Amino acid sequence: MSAPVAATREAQIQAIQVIDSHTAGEPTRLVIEGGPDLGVGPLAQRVERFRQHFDAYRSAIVNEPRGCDMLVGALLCKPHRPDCNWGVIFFNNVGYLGMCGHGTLGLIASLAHAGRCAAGTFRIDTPVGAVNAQLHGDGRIDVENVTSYRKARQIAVAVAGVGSIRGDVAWGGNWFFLADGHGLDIKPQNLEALTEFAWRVRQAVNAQGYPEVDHVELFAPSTRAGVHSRNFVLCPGRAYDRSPCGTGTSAKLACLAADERLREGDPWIQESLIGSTFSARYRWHARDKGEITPVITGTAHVTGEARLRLDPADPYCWGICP
Ligand code: PYC
Repeated sequence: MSAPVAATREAQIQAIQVIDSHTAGEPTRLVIEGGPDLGVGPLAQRVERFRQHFDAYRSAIVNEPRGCDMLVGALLCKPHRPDCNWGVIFFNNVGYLGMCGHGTLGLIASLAHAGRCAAGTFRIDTPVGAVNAQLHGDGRIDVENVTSYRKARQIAVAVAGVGSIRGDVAWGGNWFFLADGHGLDIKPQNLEALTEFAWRVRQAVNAQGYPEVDHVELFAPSTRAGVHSRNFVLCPGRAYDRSPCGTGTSAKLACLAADERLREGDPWIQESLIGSTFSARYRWHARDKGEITPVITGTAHVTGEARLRLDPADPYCWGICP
């Protein structure tokens, strides 16, 4: 009797094949097989289908007990745009991302690891536009991100229990509030205070007419020679980015370009809270509109390959939701 029961149960278990990597300390879990079938439409439509009909898969893949708060998932898809090699939809512990810079570096490193690409140039379809990537022979990866721009300059935000803080609202593939006059030390020992502060800032920015902002980026000068800035980036699900954040650095470049503080082509080295760095530069896309094309350069490292088991008999099969 027990063999057929076991066989029936085994047949109900779904398997999802993933490759895990980290980019400057920030993890990415690439789903290469077994993810939800989202059809063949534009990626912006497919992410909506994911959100509405398959959100449990998002949670199962990145939330505990299989994942953790800072893990970003990446569903590998067929592209919709005919000039793209792959499509990708990024997601996290609470929802979906437009683009993800560190995740795109992780995607390319993972595909190279799996033998699906070698050094060369690629184009990737995302819900917010196509991005280009170049894998160099030494493992460095350039990501030419979506067009980035500043929406609002130095708005004053009244933050509960803190007072007024000024910052910019900018797009770099996700929406950011970027501030430097915050008075906090950007160092790992200050993580709790940074998290609480940035969370309150986000709520205040959302309440003050910018509901789209879901990432907060705080800056301070770096203490390292040759590094232009250090940041703390709070992601939508209250985890902080261990990397300097590719889309956040793109938004930062858009602000620097608009303020004429960084010239086209000049390097900008952005450091994260944990001390990892991205090198970034930009070229103008439409100077009269303040639109830039950012390029983020970094490396990513594969940390594991796994076959996730989704067993409906497991009470936490679909993740522990925050
Ligand atoms: O690198 O763009 C990024 C990113 C967004 C959220 C976490 N990392």
